[in-house]
Amino acid sequence: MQFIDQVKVHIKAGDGGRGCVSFRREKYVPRGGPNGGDGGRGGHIFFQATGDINTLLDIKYQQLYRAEQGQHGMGKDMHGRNGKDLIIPVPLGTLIRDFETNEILCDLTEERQEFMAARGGRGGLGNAHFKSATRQAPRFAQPGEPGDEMTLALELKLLADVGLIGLPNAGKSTLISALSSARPKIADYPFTTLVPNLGVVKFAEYKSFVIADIPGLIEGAHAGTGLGFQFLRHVERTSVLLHLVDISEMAEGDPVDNLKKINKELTLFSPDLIKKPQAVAGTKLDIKGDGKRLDTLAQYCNDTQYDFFPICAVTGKGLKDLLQYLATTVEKHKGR
Ligand SMILES: Nc1nc2c(ncn2[C@@H]2O[C@H](COP(=O)(O)OP(=O)(O)OP(=O)(O)O)[C@@H](O)[C@H]2O)c(=O)[nH]1
Ligand SMILES: [Mg+2]
Repeated sequence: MQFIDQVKVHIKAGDGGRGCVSFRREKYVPRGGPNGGDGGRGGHIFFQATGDINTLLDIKYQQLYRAEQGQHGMGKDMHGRNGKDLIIPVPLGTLIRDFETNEILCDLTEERQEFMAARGGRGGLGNAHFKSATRQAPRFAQPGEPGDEMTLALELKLLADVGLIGLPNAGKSTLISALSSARPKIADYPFTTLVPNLGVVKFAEYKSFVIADIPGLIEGAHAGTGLGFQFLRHVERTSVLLHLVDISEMAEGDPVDNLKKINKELTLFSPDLIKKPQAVAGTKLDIKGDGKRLDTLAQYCNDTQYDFFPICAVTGKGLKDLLQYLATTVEKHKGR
């Protein structure tokens, strides 16, 4: 399925129905008074968060949403029916902004959380309301008020606790497959992963937590190189970043340089992101060769006080300690 995480949408709530001008007309009742009913209210437009969908794709295909109009008032004091409200389902983690001002209007993070984005117009009053001692036959009624209309920008930021970052081919997708039931594509070429994946990890006495696997980053990502860092917004809400560095004999470049390069890109993307707790995992331990790359990285992490985990996602080596660390860090962060 296509993954869409940014869309523009135009919404128009229903207009209110017109009030009615009408007079009582019955046999033997000369000059019956006004009896025009009120118009109904126009339908509102709501956005509602649901875990059932995970992309904004549907909205991309329907960029205009309208709610129903209120029915016009009728004679014999009959009120027009209200327009039906329109509820637009969006994935959890959808941020709604005003397209013009960019102001954040709402952040839908909880299941079934709703946001009324456009209010339906009030129905007009019928002429029955305007009768007074001096005006016994009002020949006018109110028009309905127009419903709100606006353009919004919707942005999806996945709600994950742990974000996996690293160069392409570092083993991010392999790790998420080993820890959760997510099954992203894995292959020995860079940029196998083109869209973010989420995996739910269940761990011992802790509650489950969610890991996000995002496409690989490379030097110059901030300037759009590779896939750029369009996907980094999906790790903006995580509690901890796990930085994967390939320490196998097949890996290219110095492991410490590789680590620093990505962290530089993170700083350029957002100073907040780099302030998050970050741990480093040296991956592909099973093919570490003479182990020099592993030692260099371990030494650097020790000097700079990064928590360091040598792992092999294929054999499962080191995963227990890593999980323990991730679970406790996530828990600690959530408690704050
Ligand atoms: N021997 C060995 N190979 C591994 C290990 N982890 C990953 N690999 C291999 O490394 C290659 C890249 O792994 P992926 O998990 O696709 O890497 P990625 O970081 O998701 O890559 P992109 O999606 O391209 O950014 C694949 O051929 C994997 O089979 C490991 O622990 N041991
Ligand atoms: Mg991948």
